[in-house]
Amino acid sequence: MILARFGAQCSAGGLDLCQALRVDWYNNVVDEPLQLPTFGVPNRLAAIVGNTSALWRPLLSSLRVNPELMSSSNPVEDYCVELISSAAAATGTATEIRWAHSVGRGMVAIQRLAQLAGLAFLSPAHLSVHATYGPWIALRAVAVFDVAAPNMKAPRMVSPCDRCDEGCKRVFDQVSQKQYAGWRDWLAVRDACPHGREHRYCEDQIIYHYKKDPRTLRTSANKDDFERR
Ligand code: B12
Repeated sequence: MILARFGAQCSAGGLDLCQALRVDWYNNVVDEPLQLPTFGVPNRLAAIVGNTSALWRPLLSSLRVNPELMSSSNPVEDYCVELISSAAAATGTATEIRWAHSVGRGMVAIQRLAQLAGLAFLSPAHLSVHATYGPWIALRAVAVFDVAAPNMKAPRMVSPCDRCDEGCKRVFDQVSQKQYAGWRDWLAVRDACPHGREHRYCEDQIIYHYKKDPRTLRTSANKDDFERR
């Protein structure tokens, strides 16, 4: 019930991936600094939240009506924080959230967590690959709820990479060794994965996510507005 409501609210804002897990599945395999809070009880219920290309339109709509968000130095992160925090608050349950964008204290190994939850498999190119969307997903946060996880079985993910010979690892290694790897190099790593190609982000979404230039976002929001009229 908690997760259905939480997931639906996140999804309405474009964060359309939400997968339940038990906190101890993750805490048992990572070192202490990366561990999640437990409210003093190891088997708390948690949910990992992410998105596919579905984030783009709701994000642009929100940017158009919210000048503060538009002028933020990290609009996507701010948007996710606002949406996930209010979805968590609406559950009426005490919640602790760890953000994928945090580095240092409070950091979470979100790709490993995604695999343990059964959401996406960690590929040899260090990208999380979803069964339907391939690597065209982002991982945003994990919310820990102060309730006992129901009787859940840890999923065993089948690797989509085992019988794949498309060479993402080769591309990844080449790019990693370059002295000056540019965003198109990193994009080539993602494009090397054959899974979910039909769910590739649109050009504007790709350009923003790889270049992180707020001007791209402004142009996209205005263009999108124009196209809708
Ligand atoms: C720091 C970071 C980076 C660093 C990596 C440095 C490093 N040596 O780890 C840099 C800046 C290079 C980077 C690049 C990119 N990143 Co990054 N990154 C992160 C971040 C914030 C933390 C990673 C980390 O240190 N985890 C903690 C350690 C303890 O976890 P770990 O399981 O032990 O280690 C993992 C990573 O360290 C990574 N890794 C290890 N060594 C290397 C070396 C390189 C060169 C890269 C790229 C990754 C990498 O793989 C490990 C798992 O296999 C995560 C979010 C998160 N919280 O995890 C996003 C994240 C992993 N990145 C992401 C993305 C999209 C990218 C880029 C495509 C970004 C871009 N737009 O250019 C590129 C290219 C990635 C690729 N594989 O092609 C996404 C992945 C989504 C997906 N579908 O898998 C994440 C999950 C963020 C998100 N919001 O979704 N990233």
